[in-house]
Amino acid sequence: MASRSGDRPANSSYKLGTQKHGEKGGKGYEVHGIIRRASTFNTERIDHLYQDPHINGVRLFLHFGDMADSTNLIKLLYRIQPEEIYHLAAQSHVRVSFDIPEYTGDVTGLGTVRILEGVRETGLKAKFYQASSSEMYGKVHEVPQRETTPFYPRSPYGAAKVYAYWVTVNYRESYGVFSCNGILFNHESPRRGETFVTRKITRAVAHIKTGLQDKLYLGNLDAKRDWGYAKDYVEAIWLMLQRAQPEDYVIATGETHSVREFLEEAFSYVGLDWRSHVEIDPWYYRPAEVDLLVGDASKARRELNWEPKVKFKELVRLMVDADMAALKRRQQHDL
Ligand code: GDR
Repeated sequence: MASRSGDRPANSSYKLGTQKHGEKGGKGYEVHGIIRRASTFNTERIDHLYQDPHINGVRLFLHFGDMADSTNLIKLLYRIQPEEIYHLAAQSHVRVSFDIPEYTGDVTGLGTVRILEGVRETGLKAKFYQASSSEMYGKVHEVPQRETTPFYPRSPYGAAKVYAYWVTVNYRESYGVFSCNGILFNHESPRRGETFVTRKITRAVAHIKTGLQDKLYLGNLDAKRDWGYAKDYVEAIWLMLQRAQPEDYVIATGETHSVREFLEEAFSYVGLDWRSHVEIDPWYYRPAEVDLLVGDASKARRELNWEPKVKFKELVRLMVDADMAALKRRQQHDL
């Protein structure tokens, strides 16, 4: 969750982010995030934003909670009284959702209705954003995919997201909640989790270039994705909640590239040939694959005045640069 301060007195408006790794901020909000309890440290991606809450003027607060725990979610909604809710939390790994389908349905699907019920029960006037996904298009019915393209999910994750999409529409139509879906295509950055393919590749490039690793094991190299820059996409999410009426939007670059093209770009950027380092491990294949995704974001362009700034080549390079720099810092620190 999060709230705005600076231009307004603290506590006068709040924004709730349900994901601890948010890339939001910089707009004067007070942000309240929900964090799952773990016995290991799990805040690395937001450590640069976090400050001791005893310090004056702190604007980021973390609360223990879980998408499977509705009592806790309702309690937090009462306490924080958010004005905007950015619901990004999920079991978000598509391959892993085949291993833990029930848990994925609970957290990724039912998690959304738990928050929406909380909003309804508490009578909050909060605006609600649902992180819908291009994975809902799955075995695509048309190319490119837009807001009106029918869904055909190909994984427990995709199916859970379709459920969450529709309850978000239902609460808007049934109860007048300001709830909207951003149907985001893949969005990447140096903060991307290390098991998603882009970051797995750029991290391996840094390790291979430095001589710390020789092989990289991957699955399907033919899959094509519309990869954008997370920072651009966060702006689109924010714009959706600033509108007078809730609506659903596709957010994408309109370009599609294969995993193989990503490899080519990332390895050649540092003077390496990916063919000498990449091996296929069928474990990474999915029981059903999503072969091709490419989005048509013309509605967002028209109504939100939104345009992606970073395109494929620049995205790959900035991720490789960041992983090279991070590795260098780690090595200097270890010396
Ligand atoms: P995706 O992202 O499933 O599109 O969902 P991911 O990076 O996991 O896979 C993209 C494509 O790469 C292929 N692939 C591999 N993927 C992974 N993770 N690891 C590998 O070793 C590998 N080798 C090949 C995959 O088969 C796939 O085709 C992401 C997630 O962030 C979702 O939560 C989000 O909703 C969508 O993007 C939009």
